[in-house]
Amino acid sequence: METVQTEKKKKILSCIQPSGIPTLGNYLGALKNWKTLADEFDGAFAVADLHAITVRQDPAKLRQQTSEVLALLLAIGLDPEKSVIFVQSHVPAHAQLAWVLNCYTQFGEMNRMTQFKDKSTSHADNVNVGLFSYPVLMAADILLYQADLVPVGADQKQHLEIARDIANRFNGIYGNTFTVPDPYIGKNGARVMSLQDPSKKMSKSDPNPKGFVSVFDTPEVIMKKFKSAVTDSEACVRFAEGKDGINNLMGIYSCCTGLTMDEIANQFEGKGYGDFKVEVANAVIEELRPVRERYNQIITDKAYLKEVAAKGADTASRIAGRTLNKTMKKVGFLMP
Ligand code: ATP
Ligand code: LTN
Repeated sequence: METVQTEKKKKILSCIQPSGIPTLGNYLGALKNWKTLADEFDGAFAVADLHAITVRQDPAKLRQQTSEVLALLLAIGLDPEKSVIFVQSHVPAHAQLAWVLNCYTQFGEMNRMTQFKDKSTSHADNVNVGLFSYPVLMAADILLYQADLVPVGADQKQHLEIARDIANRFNGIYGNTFTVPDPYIGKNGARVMSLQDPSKKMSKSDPNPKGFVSVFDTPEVIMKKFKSAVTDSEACVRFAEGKDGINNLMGIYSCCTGLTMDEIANQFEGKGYGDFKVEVANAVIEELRPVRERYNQIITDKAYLKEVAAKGADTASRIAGRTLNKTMKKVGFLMP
């Protein structure tokens, strides 16, 4: 008899914090890939509000930004009928598994995390324990959904390695419990740099708004920000060491147009940086235009957003609950 082999779809999961208005870096480094991968795999995508409070947040703003980021996930084209789209704090299993995993993570491992070192410098007045164990909560997010693949920007690579270590360690003690996840880091756009200081990653919490392009910036603002982007004095569009500003603009242009670095260098041969910056801005404006337009519609429909969040929380709780249960039994908790 012939056996029919049905190949199981791979699972992906990723999250974004509602810690501000998402930037072009978040979009090119993560969100754009989420949309592509969601068409192919079983996807779960969350607004990581629990992670956001590792730095102080204004309550009203946090609430508003959580709705805005949820609307953005829909605006980039994620379909709540196909993917699980939810708010992290609506699914208590995340905090519960994080506690358990905390007890399987070493202090020394967390102490090596570069994001912790950076953020404890930039938020020196609030170096809280949540900021320290942030990667453990992130591991819980990923492992609860048995994700095979986690699409993130390059800055999250170290956190993904810890999630893998935690999964392997737990599986080693108790037998196969968690899928060991692989990072998915795009070739281009994985590390979009600040337009004002191209040695630093573009960040939504940059106090200088000229350093980042937000996904909701108007075409006029986007043009202005690119025109004032820091470059160098060579006046030659080519990808090379020591040309961080131009390399960054070329990377952004490449993500938006699909052109290679060589093709871009050829296109702008003999042209000045002024022309190049205008073309990069135009490409970004066209890339973000449909996202902004869809977003402006969705954000006004509060009932729809609520419905999406409720449905997402329901499905996510079911999936996460299964893994949490299995984990708690293995650890030896008396089940109710
Ligand atoms: P914050 O600045 O508040 O710490 P963040 O933007 O670094 O926030 P998230 O909002 O959680 O962090 O990031 C969501 C996704 O965007 C992650 O996958 C992250 O790797 C990616 N990302 C963030 N900044 C960049 C960047 N400059 N270039 C490429 N990807 C980025
Ligand atoms: N720490 C991530 C956001 C995040 C995440 C996750 C990403 C929280 N939980 C799970 C992937 C998978 C960041 O980008 N700052």
